Amino acid sequence: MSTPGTRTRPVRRDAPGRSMRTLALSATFAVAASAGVVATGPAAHADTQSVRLRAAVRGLPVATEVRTGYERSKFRDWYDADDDCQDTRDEVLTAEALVKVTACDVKSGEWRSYYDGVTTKDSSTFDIDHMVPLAEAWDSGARRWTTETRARYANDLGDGRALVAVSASSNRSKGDQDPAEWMPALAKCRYVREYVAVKMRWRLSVNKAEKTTLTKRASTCKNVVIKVRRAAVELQK
Ligand SMILES: [Ca+2]
Ligand SMILES: [Ca+2]
Repeated sequence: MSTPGTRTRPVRRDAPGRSMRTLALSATFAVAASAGVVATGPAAHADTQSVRLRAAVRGLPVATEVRTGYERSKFRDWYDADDDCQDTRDEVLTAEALVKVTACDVKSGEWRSYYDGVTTKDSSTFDIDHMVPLAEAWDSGARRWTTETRARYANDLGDGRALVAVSASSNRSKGDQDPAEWMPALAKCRYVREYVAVKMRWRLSVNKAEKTTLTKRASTCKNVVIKVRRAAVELQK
């Protein structure tokens, strides 16, 4: 269940343990690689998918995007879903800190912004970025969601890729742009993988330019297996 506020966030993809897991997965499912789509084991959730990057990009539905009706207030601000005193921002700062942090309101610690390599000990210089920006999500499907689904999307702690602590300057340069319009200075392949994973998780579409850019980029990146657990999405009646 994709309960927002789950404190045990998935291991970050740049953590050493993660690359080993990814390698193991790649080997296990190498036979299925030609099809791109990788079968999930019997213990896997029906809503969990493992797909190689290029197949994942091919699978993203293309649709015209519609900004009409978008307002930031259509998505809820940070809240404390599990009532442990940390709101979503503080949860992400805690999960991504390079040193142990314990405060309710996380002010100091140590973080590295993977978009640009900037590091800080002062959390006020970092933003929590929605991997797929709220306006972009609206355009590509979230406009049809219930208010409750949009609140969960904006506070998604169920997948460590959905929210990322990055330098405020990189977050502001990104704004609400998609990968056809903006790419980070560093770690472009990681960015593409995580962006695609979040679009899949929330069943969001892409526009044509976005599909073209993602396809080109993915062709230059390792064709790794992306594992995604789909979020529950409820549409407005
Ligand atoms: Ca909390
Ligand atoms: Ca787009």
